[in-house]
Amino acid sequence: MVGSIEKYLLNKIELETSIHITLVDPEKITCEQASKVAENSCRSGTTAIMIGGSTFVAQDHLDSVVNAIKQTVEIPIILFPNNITGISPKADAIWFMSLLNSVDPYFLMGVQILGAPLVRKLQLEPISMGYIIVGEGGTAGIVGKALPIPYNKPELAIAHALAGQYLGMHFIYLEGGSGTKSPVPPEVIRAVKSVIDVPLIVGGGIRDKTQAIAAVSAGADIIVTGNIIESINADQKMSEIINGIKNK
Ligand code: 1GP
Repeated sequence: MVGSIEKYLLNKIELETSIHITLVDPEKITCEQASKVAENSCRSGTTAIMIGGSTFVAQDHLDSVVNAIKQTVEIPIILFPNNITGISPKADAIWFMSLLNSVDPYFLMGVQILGAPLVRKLQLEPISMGYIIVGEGGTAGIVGKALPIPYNKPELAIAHALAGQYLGMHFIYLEGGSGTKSPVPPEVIRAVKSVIDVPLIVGGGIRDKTQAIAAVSAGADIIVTGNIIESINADQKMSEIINGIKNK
């Protein structure tokens, strides 16, 4: 079953070859800032807004951030939950994800079982995704109890991605870790993309147009940037990244 937000993403990928999604971390931002980021990102041509962080957030603040963004932009809001507390009623969809290289069954299937009835009750569109932590892995790797896949072991990334696809996941996400010094290398992206048929998402440490173009040229269908919104000249950098991947 493919819902309307997933169709929207797939259509955009088909039309534009590769797309950008802006990640907003509710832990780091006020509602006013979140609205501004969403508005500017939208103006720069981002395709959707993802909302989620790796550690702790008060649920009422998450709800307020989602609501604030919803009132500001019309592009879809997709939750990117790190736990059951990452679910919020006013979003359009949720990455219904399993951390494929976690050693903790909670992050593989436990939290999904706990969250599924709430996702249904709130009528959030679940978009099935296999999440794989590579490289340094960052906070997401620690919190999710992952065994991050080293960048020099692309065959392991391939095995995880294939397993996700064969289990029926609609998207595969290679996560280098938010703020990581080295984003996922093109060789790893290329290796994974060469074996999977579902869209590939890549994020973590993408800070400029050159890195973004390298990721999409290697086969990323979606790139996600988060931290960049906190940098100086954030709007300009975002526009350069988005224009860069559109015109590559
Ligand atoms: C989403 O973790 C990324 O996959 C976001 O990373 O904050 O480094 O852009 P940055």
